Formats: sequence, C-alpha cells, structure tokens
Amino acid sequence: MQRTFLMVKPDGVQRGLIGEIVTRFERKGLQLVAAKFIWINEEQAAQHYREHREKSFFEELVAMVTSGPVLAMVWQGNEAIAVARALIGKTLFLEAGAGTIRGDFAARTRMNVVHGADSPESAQREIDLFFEPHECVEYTRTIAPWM
Ligand code: IDP
Ligand code: MG
Repeated sequence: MQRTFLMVKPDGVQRGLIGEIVTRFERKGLQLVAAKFIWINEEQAAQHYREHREKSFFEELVAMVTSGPVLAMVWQGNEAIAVARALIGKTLFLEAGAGTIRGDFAARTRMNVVHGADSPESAQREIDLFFEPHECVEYTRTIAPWM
C-alpha cells in the first residue's frame, strides 16, 4: 500500500472540477486518507515546488498555486503514486492524452487543474508539508479484497 499527495489546484477549484477530479481517483479504487480545503501561502507554495525554484516559471507557478483555495488530499492504494499520475496525464497540456484529467480539462500547461506527487520521497515530503500525522485517517473498506 502506497500513499500519495494530490491537490486540486486553484484553477480546478474555480472551474468547479473538485467533484470530477475526486471521482476519477475514487472510481479507480484509490482510497481517500485525508483532505483539506485551504488557501496556501507563498512559503508553503515555495516549499511544495522547491524542486522548480531555479526554473524560469517558478514565480508564475507560486503565484498560480496561491491565487485561490486548493483541495489538498492524501490517497492510498497499490502503486498509488504512479496510478494517480497516469490518471492525471502528462505535464505539457498538448501531450496529456484524452481520458486523462489534464487531457480532458487543461487548456494550457500553467493551468493544469491538478497536482500529483511524482515519487515516494516527494509524496512523503508533500504529505508532511500539508498534513499532521493524526489528520490521516486509518480505516478498512469492506471492498478491499476485490480491488
Ligand atoms: P507535474 O505537475 O506534472 O509534476 P512539474 O514539472 O512538476 O509537472 O511542474 C509543476 C507545475 O509547474 C506544472 O504542473 C505546471 O502547472 C507548471 N509548469 C510546468 N512547466 C511549465 C512551463 O513551462 N510554464 C509554466 N508552467 C509550467
Ligand atoms: Mg511535479
């Protein structure tokens, strides 16, 4: 069982895509562990995207992710990190295939509605950045043996 950090970004929230995005993770069989609707500050955003701090688009990225509230979430499942990234689709909007979240909803790379951690290390770091351990809820679903 693996945990990942996923987030509906401000553009996804503004466009009314929270339900749509959560549904895609749910129907794949991923299990929701924690969620909070928050407006993150610049410091959290810079921490969250620190791997990109040297990039030309870093300031634009921090401005975008702090431009409105986000839905921050922890999900778990078998290979949850790769599964969620596959559902999300490629970073560059023109490369995100139809049927993926970005392929279906993102019309530019900068505004691509959803974030997903890309490795176990970044998943753990991002979960720790936005959640206290007690906010992650342990529970068993009766459907688990069938998934
Ligand atoms: P990811 O979200 O698929 O993991 P990353 O390469 O980690 O993609 O980039 C983080 C975010 O930065 C992207 O989701 C996108 O919002 C933004 N981004 C990536 N490349 C560009 C760019 O070339 N211009 C503007 N924004 C970008
Ligand atoms: Mg990334």
